[in-house]
This record gives sequence, structure tokens and C-alpha cells, in this order.
Amino acid sequence: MKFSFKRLVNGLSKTKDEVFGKIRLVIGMHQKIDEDFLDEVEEILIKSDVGVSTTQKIIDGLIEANKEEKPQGEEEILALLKREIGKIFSDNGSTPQSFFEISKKPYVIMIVGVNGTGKTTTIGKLAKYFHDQGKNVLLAACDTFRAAAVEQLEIWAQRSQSEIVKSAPGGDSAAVAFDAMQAAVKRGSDVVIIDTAGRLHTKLNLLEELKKIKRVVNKVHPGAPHETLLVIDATTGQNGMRQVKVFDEALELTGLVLTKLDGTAKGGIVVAIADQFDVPVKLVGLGEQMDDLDEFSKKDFVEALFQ
Ligand SMILES: Nc1nc2c(ncn2[C@@H]2O[C@H](COP(=O)(O)OP(=O)(O)OP(=O)(O)O)[C@@H](O)[C@H]2O)c(=O)[nH]1
Ligand SMILES: [Mg+2]
Repeated sequence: MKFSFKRLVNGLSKTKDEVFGKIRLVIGMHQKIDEDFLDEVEEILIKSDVGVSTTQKIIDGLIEANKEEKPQGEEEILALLKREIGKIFSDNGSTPQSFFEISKKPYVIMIVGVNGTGKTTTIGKLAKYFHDQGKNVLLAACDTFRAAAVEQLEIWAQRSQSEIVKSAPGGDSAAVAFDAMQAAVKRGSDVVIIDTAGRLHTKLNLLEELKKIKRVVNKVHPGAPHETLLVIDATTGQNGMRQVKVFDEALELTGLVLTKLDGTAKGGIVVAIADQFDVPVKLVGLGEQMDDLDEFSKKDFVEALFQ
């Protein structure tokens, strides 16, 4: 699955215009890297959710490089900034292997995240993609908290021609996971995608519930889930960062999905996450439609911001 580069650039247009548009203006005004320039760039990066400490790394990198290279004018300064942001990404431990090259059968993907981040939508997009690749997909409706959640997943199952395993609303989510795994093994499904709740009745602990689902899945099929992905809404900024920490501690995430990047000028959050966490961003959502999901490429992301 690959967005055309143009689509990525379009999807990131808010961040691109508001952040890098402003940076271009600042460069235009200063033409060299001096203290005023650095202050202004710092402010712009922090406002776009790159975060204080990650921004500081980028600024320090610019100061160091400036001593040696003394770049002048827009082209040279932009190239340097691009290089320094690129360095933040280069330490990130994501694998070069495509997310969509699946080797196990059934390949089990568990999707978690707080409510409204885009879990169910992401599942629909993934299901459609795998289906188009000729895979049999089975969806597990483990969000038994909201009645509408099952209906929403059913719509996606129809659209993507996937099967679905569900229970009555209010049912035990781990039991649904168990049934789904058994059904997948019996029917020879290629991919199982587990939808989970973002919110529970206050008495229950969401993370405990998710851990239980994970345990059950692993019991039926050792090695599964092969991916445990946290979906974060890119528009929620630093809150999203806290979610990574909490969910990773509880569930040992294998990756992140950043949704709604199309709706925010704060796409700098991707840079902050790459810098602060070992969990790689694997997928990005750039819209509400079926094909608005793509694998995350560090190189393309940085390039797109500077278009
Ligand atoms: N613009 C945009 N909207 C998105 C994207 N992904 C999801 N959405 C929208 O976000 C809203 C919430 O999406 P859901 O998929 O229902 O979120 P959820 O995490 O399953 O929510 P709960 O089941 O309530 O926990 C919907 O209106 C989606 O259309 C995206 O990449 N871009
Ligand atoms: Mg949902």
C-alpha cells in the first residue's frame, strides 16, 4: 500500500503550510542562522507539537552545523533543517519490512486506543486492503461496550467483504476474541483484526480488559497477536504521547497508527513520537475514506513536509 507522493503532500498540507510555510518566511527574513532565527523556528516547531525536548535537539543540531557550514539563503538553510529533522527519524527502530507482508496464518492484528481515535475506521481500511490482496479477513468485534460499535464494524465488514464474529452488546470481549480466533483457525482465515473498546463502564479497567483479550488470543494461537497497534489521533498532541507510554507499558505495542494527520497543522507530533519512543509509527491515516491509510515512511514524510 503506497500513497502517491502527491497524496501524502496533500494530506499533510495543513502542517506543511502552517509550519513549513512559516519557517520559509522566517528564513526569508533572516537569510542566515542567528539567534532571532533560532528563537522563531523553535516557537514554530513547538507550536506544531514537535515538543520541547525534540525541538531542542533540532535547534542544537542547527547551532552545531551552523558553526561549520554557515548556510546562507533559503535553499541552504532549508536543506540543513531537513537534515536535522531527518536525523531524529534515523534513530527510530522501525523495520524496513513492509507492514503488509504477512507470513503467519492467521495473522492477528489487535487494534487498541482511547475512544474516538479512529480504531474502527483504521480496521475497515486495513480489511479492505487485505481483501484486495486476495486475503480472507475476519474481524472480531471486541468493542462490546457500545451497541453502535458492532454495527459500525459490520458496515466495514460488508464494505471490505470480510467476515465478522460478534456477540450481543454488553457481552464479554475476551469471549468474542476467543470465538473469533477459533473461527479463524477453523475457516482458514488469513488475517484476523481485533477491534477493541476505547472506553468502558467506569468500574472496569480498560487496560486490564485489553490485556485479557491479548492473553486469550495468545492461548488459542501462540505467537498471536502478531501486531498490537495503538491508534492515536494526531490532533490530540501531547495527550497522544501519554497514551503511547501507558498503552505500551500495559500491552507491549508493536507499532503506532497516527490518524487524522489530514486535519491538523500539528503533524510535528510524528517527529516527537519518533524521537521519544522506540515504538515505530507504522501506519498513517490521512482521511476518512477506505483508501486513506498508508504505511509510514520516514523519508517520504520529511520530504513531504518540505514540498
Ligand atoms: N479526517 C480523518 N478522520 C478520521 C481518520 N480516521 C478516522 N477518522 C474519523 O474519526 C472518527 C472516529 O473514528 P472511529 O473509527 O469510530 O474511532 P474509534 O477509535 O473506533 O472510536 P470508539 O469506537 O468510540 O473508541 C470518525 O468520524 C472517523 O471517520 C483520518 O485519518 N482522518
Ligand atoms: Mg470503534
